[in-house]
Amino acid sequence: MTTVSGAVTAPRRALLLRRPTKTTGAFSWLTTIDHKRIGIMYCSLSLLSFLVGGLEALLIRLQLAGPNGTVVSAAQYNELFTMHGTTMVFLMGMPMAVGIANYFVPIMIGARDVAFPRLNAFGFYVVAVGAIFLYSSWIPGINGVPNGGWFGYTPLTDTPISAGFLPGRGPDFWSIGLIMLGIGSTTSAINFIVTILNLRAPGMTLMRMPVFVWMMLVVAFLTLFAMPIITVALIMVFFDRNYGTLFFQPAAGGDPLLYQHLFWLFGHPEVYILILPGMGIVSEILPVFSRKPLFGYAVVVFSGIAIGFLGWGVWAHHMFATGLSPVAISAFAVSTMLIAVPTGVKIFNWLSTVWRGAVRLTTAMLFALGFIAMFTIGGLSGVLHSVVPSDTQQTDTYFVVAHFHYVLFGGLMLAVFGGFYYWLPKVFGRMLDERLGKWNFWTMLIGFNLTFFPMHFVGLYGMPRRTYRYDEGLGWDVWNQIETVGAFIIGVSTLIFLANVIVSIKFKRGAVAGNDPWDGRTLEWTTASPPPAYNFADVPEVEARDEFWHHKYTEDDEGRLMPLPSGGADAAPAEEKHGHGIHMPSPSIYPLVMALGLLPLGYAAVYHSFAWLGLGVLVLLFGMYAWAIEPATEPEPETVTGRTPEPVH
Ligand code: HEM
Ligand SMILES: [Cu+2]
Repeated sequence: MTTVSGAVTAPRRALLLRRPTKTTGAFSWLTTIDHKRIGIMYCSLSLLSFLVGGLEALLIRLQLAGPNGTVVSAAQYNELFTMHGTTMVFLMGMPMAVGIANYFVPIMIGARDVAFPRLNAFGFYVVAVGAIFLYSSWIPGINGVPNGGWFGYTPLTDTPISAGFLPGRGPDFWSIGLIMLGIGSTTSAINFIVTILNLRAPGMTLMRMPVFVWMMLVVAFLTLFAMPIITVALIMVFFDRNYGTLFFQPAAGGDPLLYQHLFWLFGHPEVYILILPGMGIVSEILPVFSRKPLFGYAVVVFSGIAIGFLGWGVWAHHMFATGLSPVAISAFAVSTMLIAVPTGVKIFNWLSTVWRGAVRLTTAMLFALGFIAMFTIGGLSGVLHSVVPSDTQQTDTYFVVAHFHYVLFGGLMLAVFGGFYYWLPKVFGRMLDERLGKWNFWTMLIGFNLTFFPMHFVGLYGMPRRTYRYDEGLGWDVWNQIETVGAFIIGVSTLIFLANVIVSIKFKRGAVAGNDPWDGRTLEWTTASPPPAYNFADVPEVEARDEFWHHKYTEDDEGRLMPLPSGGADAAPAEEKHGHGIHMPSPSIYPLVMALGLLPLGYAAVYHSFAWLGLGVLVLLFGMYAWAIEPATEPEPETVTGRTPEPVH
């Protein structure tokens, strides 16, 4: 498309069709299409969401600290747990995995960027816009904070506002907001799939890919197939509420259970979308800090794929109490028990990796080990749910709340913190402080267990979830008190983490990381910290799994590790060269512009407003059109006079 003539005529192009060239400064963050910076923005948004969702959780815990709590009203409580769950799943969990993967997947497969860099930026901004849209419902006067729970069951949510069971526009903001977020995650999923399948460095066969990359590939497929299902369900809810379509209204022959089927057909794969990245992260950390290859690499990969497939066949275990037929229920009970097998296999693989390894108990390693322990507890209580009679007792009690926090907090969050301690030195070039890190880990682990373990007990004693107050003397008081104390310890632990990041990275107190601070195994440790924009001066040629490790070590006759004389990160050439002649795609403002168009469209849907609609369509079409016709790259000054710029994408 862009050829020599494009380069020559460049100076005369209209301003709007010139691609920005600056890659530093505040404005450059809005136009960047560098997968690493987009990854940083995703993770920052997710961390912010974790803080906001965490504050909501603390309010919930304050309200429930003792019987007859008066901190918030019943209506506010509904908003708090709905927004907490929605935030943690859609604004924290998914973007966090996408962010870490955005940064590291291309580097780990030896690529210079993702396949569609502008689409990548678009995906991020859609998620950011979706977050702004959802949280704008809290602006006074809008009266639209989502309040129907994170799975928004009908007919609670789809009854029209005039006759509605729920006050306000909560379900409208919720359904439109989630549709937006779905657009964002679908684009990133497509990007990951194409990138992983097409942009691997020479020699990086599928079975040489790091497990984290594998897990993100599975997650991308799950996302691609799961998001359309919930999008359909959300559109039906929105139409029921606003245009009288009656899909889920029982009085008119609609079927509220159909909504549950649709939601959980999305919702269970979603659980794996949240947890597989965590499994991938610890599969990177454990071998490095055990100085052993991952035990049973192929088995870990295939069990991840198996989980991806089986995850589609278990959704009705969320609906055991709805009166499905015994045959249906038995089938889903069996499939749910079955999915525990590949999960258990993974746990044994991780343990065998650590077994007899030269273990270094760094903070990253502690978090990874914490992940195994806590995730196992969550997995076990999950298997209890697969037993129908016991699930019938446990459903909608705090036992379930305990279970999914062990999986999501104990699983995903602990892995993410481990991932931060492991990878932030690569991202920012500074080590995090290990002493603060240990405080971070132990307070997190203790606070987490104080908060969530007693929920098993109060759940079995009958405390329902989503209850804003409870009477004295039911045997729940002490446990609830402990849970609230635990929640605040988690809060303190999070502050320790933030302090660590600020002191070590922002104030540069952390030791300089160098290319390879952990004696790593995978390609990201061969390049500079932080990596140059083009990741590798020379695209690596891959000859083995754990490629970098094999450059550094070999085995002697008795199978002992032997360092190779010329190995090591310092021998890596990456940062010595200056990357002349490597053309990265130029920045672009239009992904942001296009995403911004979705914001007015959201309000147009909620308020049935043609003014908002016109504005949204205008911005969206303008962004789309300019995106389509702007040149593939802005020629750099030197290339205008001399060489032809290569179109990179
Ligand atoms: C920061 C520490 C956290 C605390 C103290 C906490 C506390 C709670 C509590 C007490 C509830 C139950 C509210 C109720 O049923 O009335 C809840 C619900 C929930 N939490 Fe958390 N949570 C935390 C972190 C997380 C994380 C990290 C995730 C996911 C990644 C998460 C996902 C959810 C979901 C999906 C719900 C269900 C909301 C609903 O019922 O609609 N939470 N949380
Ligand atoms: Cu499930």
